[in-house]
Amino acid sequence: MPKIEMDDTIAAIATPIGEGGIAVIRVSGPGAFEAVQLFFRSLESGKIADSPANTIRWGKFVGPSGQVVDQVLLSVFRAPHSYTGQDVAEISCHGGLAVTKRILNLLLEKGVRSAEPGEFTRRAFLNGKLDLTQAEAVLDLIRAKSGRSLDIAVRQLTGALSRPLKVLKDELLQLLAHLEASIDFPEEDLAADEHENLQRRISSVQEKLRSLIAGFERNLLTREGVLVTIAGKPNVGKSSLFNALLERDRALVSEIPHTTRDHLEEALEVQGFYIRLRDTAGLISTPEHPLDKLGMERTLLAILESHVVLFVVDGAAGLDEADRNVFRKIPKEKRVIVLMNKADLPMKVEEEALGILTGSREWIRISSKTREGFKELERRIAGFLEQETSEEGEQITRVRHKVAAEAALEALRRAESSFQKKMSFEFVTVDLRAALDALKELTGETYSEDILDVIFSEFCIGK
Ligand SMILES: Nc1nc2c(ncn2[C@@H]2O[C@H](COP(=O)(O)OP(=O)(O)OP(=O)(O)O)[C@@H](O)[C@H]2O)c(=O)[nH]1
Ligand SMILES: [Mg+2]
Repeated sequence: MPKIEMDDTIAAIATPIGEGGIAVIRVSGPGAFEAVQLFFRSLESGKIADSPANTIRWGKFVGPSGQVVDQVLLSVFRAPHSYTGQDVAEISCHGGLAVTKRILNLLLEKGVRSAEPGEFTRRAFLNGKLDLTQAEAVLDLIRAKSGRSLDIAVRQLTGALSRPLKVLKDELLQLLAHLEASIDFPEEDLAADEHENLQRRISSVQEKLRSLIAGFERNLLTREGVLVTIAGKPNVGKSSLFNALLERDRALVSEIPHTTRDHLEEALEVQGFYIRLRDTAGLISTPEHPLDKLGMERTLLAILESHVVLFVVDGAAGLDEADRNVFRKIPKEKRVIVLMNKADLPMKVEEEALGILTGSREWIRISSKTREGFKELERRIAGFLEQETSEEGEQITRVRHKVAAEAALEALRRAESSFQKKMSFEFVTVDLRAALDALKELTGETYSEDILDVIFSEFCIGK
């Protein structure tokens, strides 16, 4: 495995580029303190290299001709007790475009290298501060779009996935040691209860891997967002509901039917869930205009793709055949929430008929004008998603994890089958080792530079 360059000193602006209260320039590597020392002037005496770990100093960052670039705070972290495991200096300056660039450029002129995306976290991983799943969690945390995905990322960062994987790896190691020690003895000599015990242990590791893999799908919904589609005949108030849920005027609303012709999608957070809400063109059974035909096709597709459908009827107008046609277009297995809109007006919908059509009496009266019923609607959406995305147990979060866990599972199946057939232990240990290797790849105990390149290239510069 080629050695990855870690001996040089890197720097980057770690905060978003632009104006802000403060910005942070991060420097990591063996020459970090020396490089910053060239430009840092403080009232306190003593070199940065001699200052105690985890301390902050106030001072000025000055250019080569003595001109002050900014007043800054300098945080000093000493190896190995820093994010990267190396000496780290963090310069907190005022958050402006020119000031951050000038500070960074001064450091770069003195031989500090501009950091690659994710290079600080890559160094943390290579120095054993984080395993690979935790490094990935750092990215998930930064990207989290809802409270739920944030919770999952934080748990993973603090070892919620590393710990159970370590238990599984230890168990495989013990099994291997046990079998390798017995390799010289014929399988027949193994006592029946010991055979059973070993078999049970192999199955139990498989069971745990299966549960990890099952968690992947649930996790995907939390991370990628749940599709919620608003459907109904024209003019029932779908776009008004869309806007009201988003709390801004995103979609055109008018009293003219067929106002919406294409579907719109916007993200929002509902009780901690990341939702991708879709407004659609009102469904009609016999569209005449070619644009309406296209609109209908897209609406039907949106309904098919969605996890939850909000079926809207106009409560002030009464139920008709057009509403029935729309409801019939929603596949039976979809989760549907029935909404009687315009509840601020006198209600005309026959509740009996609506109950017969939807097979439920659990509709919600809402008004997109007054927001009546919105709390209940949000509660219902979250209730559905709670079941779908149950957070029980540990979860793997990436396709990379899933592929590795599946490879481990497959190897364990082979090991179990050889074991059951009472084949020589050599066959069993080969597959147990393959399973262990797959788990080591998952946590990054073994890795290739290509894999690291892929993982860390997704990061932003300065992380
Ligand atoms: N009083 C009242 N009027 C509403 C409510 N929601 C929508 N409307 C009115 O109903 C009309 C149609 O609203 P839209 O939101 O455009 O309806 P839509 O279902 O998106 O219609 P299409 O895009 O044509 O399918 C507009 O005049 C809205 O102001 C409501 O809760 N109360
Ligand atoms: Mg509309």
